Amino acid sequence: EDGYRLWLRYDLIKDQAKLNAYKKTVTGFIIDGNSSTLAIASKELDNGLTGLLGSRVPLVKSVRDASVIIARFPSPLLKDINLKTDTKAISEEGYVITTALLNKKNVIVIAAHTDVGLLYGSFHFLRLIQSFHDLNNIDIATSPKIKHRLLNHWDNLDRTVERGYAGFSIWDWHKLPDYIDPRYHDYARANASIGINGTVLTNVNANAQILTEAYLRKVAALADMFRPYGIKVYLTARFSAPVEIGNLKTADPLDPQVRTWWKNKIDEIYKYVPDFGGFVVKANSEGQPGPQNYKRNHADGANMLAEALEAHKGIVMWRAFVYDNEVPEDRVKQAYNEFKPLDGGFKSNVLVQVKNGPLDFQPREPFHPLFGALPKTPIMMEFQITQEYLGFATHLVYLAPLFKECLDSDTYTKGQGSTVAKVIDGSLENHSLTGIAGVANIGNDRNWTGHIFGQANWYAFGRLAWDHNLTSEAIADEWIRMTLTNDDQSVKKLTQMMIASREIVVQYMTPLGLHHIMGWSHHYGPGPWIKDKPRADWTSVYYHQAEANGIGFNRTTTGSNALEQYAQPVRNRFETLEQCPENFLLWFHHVSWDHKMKSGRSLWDELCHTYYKGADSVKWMQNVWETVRPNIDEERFSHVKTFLGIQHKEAEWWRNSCVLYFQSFSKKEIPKGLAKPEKPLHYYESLEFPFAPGIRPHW
Ligand code: BDP
Repeated sequence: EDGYRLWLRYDLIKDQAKLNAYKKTVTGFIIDGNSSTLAIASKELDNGLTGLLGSRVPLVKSVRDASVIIARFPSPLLKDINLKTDTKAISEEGYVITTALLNKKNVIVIAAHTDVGLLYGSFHFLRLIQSFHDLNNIDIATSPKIKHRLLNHWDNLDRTVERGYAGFSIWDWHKLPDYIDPRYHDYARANASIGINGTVLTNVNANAQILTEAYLRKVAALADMFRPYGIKVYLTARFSAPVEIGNLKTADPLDPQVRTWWKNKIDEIYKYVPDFGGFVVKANSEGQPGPQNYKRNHADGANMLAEALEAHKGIVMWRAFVYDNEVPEDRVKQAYNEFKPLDGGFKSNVLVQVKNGPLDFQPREPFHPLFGALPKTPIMMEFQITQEYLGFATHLVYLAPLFKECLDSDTYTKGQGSTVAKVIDGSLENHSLTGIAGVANIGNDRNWTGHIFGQANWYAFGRLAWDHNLTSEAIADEWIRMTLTNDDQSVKKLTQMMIASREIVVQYMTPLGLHHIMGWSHHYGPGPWIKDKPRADWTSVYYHQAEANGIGFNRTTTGSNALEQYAQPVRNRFETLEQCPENFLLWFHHVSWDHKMKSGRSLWDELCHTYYKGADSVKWMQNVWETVRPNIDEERFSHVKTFLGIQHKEAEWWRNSCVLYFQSFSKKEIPKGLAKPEKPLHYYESLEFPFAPGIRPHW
């Protein structure tokens, strides 16, 4: 029980009544057709059903012997079945799972237009049993709301993983292409089970070597292996590759030689990987090369690549995470300022990939003002699944509520109801090219994600990428039942704990709209005192602006006016101190320490209370975990218990550091009833972490 099996465990159902009921309903399955994808579905059903039901559920040859029929429309196997669903409403990757009558016999039908649709349907069918659904009256018809549902691996070719906390990269470049690690299959199974259909193999801080022949052969081996699972392979393109590996003098996107180089390179990639998905590009950001080095803009750069990819149906995902030294303005404004004027200037196979918030994956950020601001450009979402700013892999933080908070935000760019989700799924502006990416938290640790509960974030990302209307609770419920326990009481308690965990981390790290106050370079632990670095916007003092009178970043008209980038009435709501939600207060306002909060407390008192509440709530999480002990295996129980212990220690560390540091400005007492930190501020300031993963020369 080391967590390797993720949510695809298929252990024998312990509830005897449920087991008997399933055994009666599921006696044999038939699959119409023959393909490597269907072979995977068949194997999964065989293993899964046999494991869950404790006796072999055979793959049968005749429909008469089958209780589960898996077939593409309009298969002859389906001809005597009156399907309730309009098959036209089901997209290429969608599927139907329904009960039906065949020759007066009850059967379950899994039907789709494609083999991949059938594979997705098969995983969903297994999930129904894993999570104890009643199979008697199922009528599911589902299609993904977003077309490109991708993991972004920030994996380097030397197998280190940027901001990766679960070991090294799972891509073993040295042994590829000849050795296909069985783990790749399990990775693909897990992704297919939640509908993820693409993987970007390499870090956004790209290495041009990946585009050389030797590496392309390795990429091709992975692509061949992933193809039957419905997963396409993508790479990151280093903008200066024509200079670095092509011997050109320039990478100017308007230079004919550069354009020819990329065209030839892309044609070559397609020789190795005929269904190559395309490129993610980080350009002119944090020192990465880009079109601006040649006085060109993002559209010039993206379109050059898009033109060469177009012939092969490839796409460009051009990142909007840009900021640089030359721009003295509030960093959160730069992406909007650079991209807004380019709307309408991108080729039709370009998506602009935007992080959920305008700064950088903080525990809480308002939604990025670019959502809804580029009506003519497909905008894709970038979430961070790896917990760079949320406690690395040792903190239990369930991210679905964070993802949902952003997706459900109303941008008002086309009036009320213009949610971020509608921007992303294309429905707001009628875009058919749509996408969502999650920066993966996967490494070669046995349990994949470092923390068992990190698996829930991979899972939740995939489920929401498929259907952003799912609730965080429903996804947690599924994941707990499949991964940990089907005991109803335990499921309820763990769901509550998971849902609360995101707010808890905000409380003990960055309450009331604080942001970017973490440790320098590695981003481990608190560092509100960070100052005097090569760039002001790599420091903490730049963001919290604490001083004798108050704290917070003024982004209203009297400050950086970043708020002007939001549509009304969003802008007004944030702009007016009375209306601004308190969880964004210090993001948008510089506020006096005595400012009266809704609770009646002063800002200072509220800040302290929130930090203490956050740290205390981790104790509550520890208690919840103890109560489910009888229903969890010993190995995973103690893994999570140990990590919760670390989380508690670190939550107190965050609390103590921040409260003491901010106190040095407010000069106010820690409110009565809250125990004073044991150690003085300079102790926390002096801590060093040479062992922290992800140390970088800067930022
Ligand atoms: C920041 C990370 C940095 C990434 C960057 C990005 O600290 O390592 O390269 O995001 O998204 O949050 O490009």
